[in-house]
Amino acid sequence: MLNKNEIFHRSEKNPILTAADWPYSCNTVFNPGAIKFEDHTLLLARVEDHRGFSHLTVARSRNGVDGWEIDTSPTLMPDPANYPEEIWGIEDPRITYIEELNQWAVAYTAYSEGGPLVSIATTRDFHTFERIGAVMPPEDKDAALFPVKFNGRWAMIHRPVSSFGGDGAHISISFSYDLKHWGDHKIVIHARKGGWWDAKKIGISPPPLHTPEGWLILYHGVRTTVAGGIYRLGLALLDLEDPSKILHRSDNWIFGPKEWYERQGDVSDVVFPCGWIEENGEIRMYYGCADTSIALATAKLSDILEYLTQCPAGE
Ligand code: BMA
Repeated sequence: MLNKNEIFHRSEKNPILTAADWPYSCNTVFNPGAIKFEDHTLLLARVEDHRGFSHLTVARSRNGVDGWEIDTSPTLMPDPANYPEEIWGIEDPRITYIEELNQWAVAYTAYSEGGPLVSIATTRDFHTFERIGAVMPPEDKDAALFPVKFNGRWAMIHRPVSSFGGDGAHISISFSYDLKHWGDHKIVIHARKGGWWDAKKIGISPPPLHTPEGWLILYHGVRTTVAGGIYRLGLALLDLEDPSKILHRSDNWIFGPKEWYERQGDVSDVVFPCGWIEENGEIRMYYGCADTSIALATAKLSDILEYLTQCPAGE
């Protein structure tokens, strides 16, 4: 059995993008969505300005490691005049290609006066975006769409914070006919309790990935310590036909803050992926580091699945 610490390997070029690389002044760049788009790796990065508000900006590279071409001004700005829930910014985009609509759907966090909530926008070209708008009330974040319908309905993973489900903030699934109105909410992966690395608060990281064994889920868990939270990553597998059913879940975290750029920054000890790309059996995970920069780690899909399918059935 593979050692969990050998699954993901960090790029030697890390951090691959920082505020110093940006064509305009900003505080930090982190938590990017990541896709393959027109022969390029496209990152939709969260960029925090010097007010503390975030917007989203595209960076493109041929090899996904360096040579980034970054939009010279923000690609998607908050629009509080028309969407008041975006008053304090838009954050943490997760991008899913919806083949049936021939569009990309971006699920992101809108930072409203009532707290963070889930919004969705669609695009074909990553220049112009059409907002579906707010789809979940606060507090709710860490949302990502599945690329296909289940029994005629779209499905979305998200993470509400409420008394729904008792103590803790758990990963939930909801369903919709039109991407705007969502229902049939159900908890899929529970935050654990007590001393676990993923106790109390968990959330999906990149969008679910279709594999022969099931929908692959990479999720973050937060361990609260006297020095603050530690954000680490674990794995789960959901049933291909019924994604509200969990098949396996790793007990151990498989990736956590270790290098200096993950340990030090505006929010220390955070690794936070919002996108991954699978190509020829290799996974490239793009992640925010300490809410300050962007890094890359790679893994073999077969290694992930070999490890995960030997993990216990989860809940
Ligand atoms: C989470 C999200 C992420 C952030 C992380 C650590 O709740 O807001 O955007 O990277 O906290 O600050």
